[in-house]
Amino acid sequence: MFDVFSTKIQGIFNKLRKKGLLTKDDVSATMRELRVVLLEADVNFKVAKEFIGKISEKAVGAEILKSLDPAQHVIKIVKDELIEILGGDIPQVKIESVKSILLLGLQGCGKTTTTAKLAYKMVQKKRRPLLVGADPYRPAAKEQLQILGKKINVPVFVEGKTVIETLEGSLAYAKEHKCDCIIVDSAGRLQIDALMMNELKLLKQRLNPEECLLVVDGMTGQEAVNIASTFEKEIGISGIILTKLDGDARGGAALSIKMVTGKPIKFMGVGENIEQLEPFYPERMAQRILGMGDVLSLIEKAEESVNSEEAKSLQQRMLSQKFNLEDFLSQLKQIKKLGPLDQLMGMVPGFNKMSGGMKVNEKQLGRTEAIINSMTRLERKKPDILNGSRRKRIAKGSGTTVEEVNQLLKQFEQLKNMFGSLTKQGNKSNMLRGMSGGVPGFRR
Ligand SMILES: Nc1nc2c(ncn2[C@@H]2O[C@H](COP(=O)(O)OP(=O)(O)OP(=O)(O)O)[C@@H](O)[C@H]2O)c(=O)[nH]1
Ligand SMILES: [Mg+2]
Repeated sequence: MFDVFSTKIQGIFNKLRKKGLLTKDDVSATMRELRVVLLEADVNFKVAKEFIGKISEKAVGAEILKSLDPAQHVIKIVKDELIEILGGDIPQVKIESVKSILLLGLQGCGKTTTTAKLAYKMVQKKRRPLLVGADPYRPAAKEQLQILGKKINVPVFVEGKTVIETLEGSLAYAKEHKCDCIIVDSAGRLQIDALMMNELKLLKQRLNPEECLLVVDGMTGQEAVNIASTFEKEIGISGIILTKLDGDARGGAALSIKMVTGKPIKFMGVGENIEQLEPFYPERMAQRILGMGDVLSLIEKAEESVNSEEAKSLQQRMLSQKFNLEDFLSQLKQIKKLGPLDQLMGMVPGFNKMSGGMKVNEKQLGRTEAIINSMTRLERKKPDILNGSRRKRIAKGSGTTVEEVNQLLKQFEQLKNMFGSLTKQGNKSNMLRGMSGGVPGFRR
């Protein structure tokens, strides 16, 4: 996410760190570089100007330049200001208790997908949402919502000739079927027009939603910001959902939208799949951008995706010296469930592409899996029996080489030893630490 921007900003800081003491000129040069990076990321120029202005003012303070580690101070100032422009401390959408949500936005921005993603989050919290398709124009729109609803086992209401008819019907349906939240997906238009705005105003008036969320396509940069300004002015929104941030969105929209529209980003879409919607936390995002990681989101993701019973028993096996290649395979599968590796690695502190970091190798993870899959059950349980001819057979079966098989076995042995020493120290290992440390795809 925002890879180019993030890499460049980290590059500037790395240069700064190497300097030791800083002069006023050093700080000005850094500010100039920062400004260019912001503009290249398509940040609104007024926002960029204000951002640089505030940082410069704070960074040239005498006590900072004379401090022991001035670079660290400057980075801290940038981080704080970054948090501020990303929205500061914003109230999150209360997935546990919100009763009504209306989603708005232009055509193709991701409304319908996001409607289902929100419902999925609620289902995970044991709630009973109702999806409402307030799009009487496009027949395929209803069907799309119905398919998504079926996938997550959530009822969908699409009847009615006008949006108000649909809304009235859905309110009655929700009451009758004891649904505890209504999520309304509205029709998209190619561009903002009076008809659309009027219809949305009516919908909003009738529903009086707790959250009126505007969905905007993060790939469109400043255009997203303009759209958000118009919707805020015409209809009034409670927040923004920025989608498609998994693509090559440069970051400009995320970094300007709050300052320009006054409305915070509440969620971000990071993929087409149902679970790829993350709450937006300005502080965590600033940390990710600056390569400081986002451990909290990573842990939340792990808790959501990994079956906790399974995780517990795996952890026990790890610490009990019974850990075998079969367990290793299920560990790999759990990691894959968390999502694409490069998205995950951005959340790991200290992992940044500039410093070379660890090479995330999704392909290698797949090869590791193939190797273990080519073993018999007995071999997985007792890797000691893997002699030369067995290793050759496994390499052939998995389309890899004997060296790769050897390497995997060596790494597995190391991992097992690591767990052994953890147990001896009486240190209850943290599941995540164990998981990432021991997987070949995560190695240097
Ligand atoms: N990569 C990626 N694709 C997304 C994301 N959100 C939505 N999409 C894709 O964007 C396309 C349009 O999504 P929809 O949910 O149908 O958009 P919509 O706003 O409901 O469109 P209309 O109803 O026609 O206005 C689909 O192919 C989605 O899979 C996201 O966060 N990342
Ligand atoms: Mg739609």
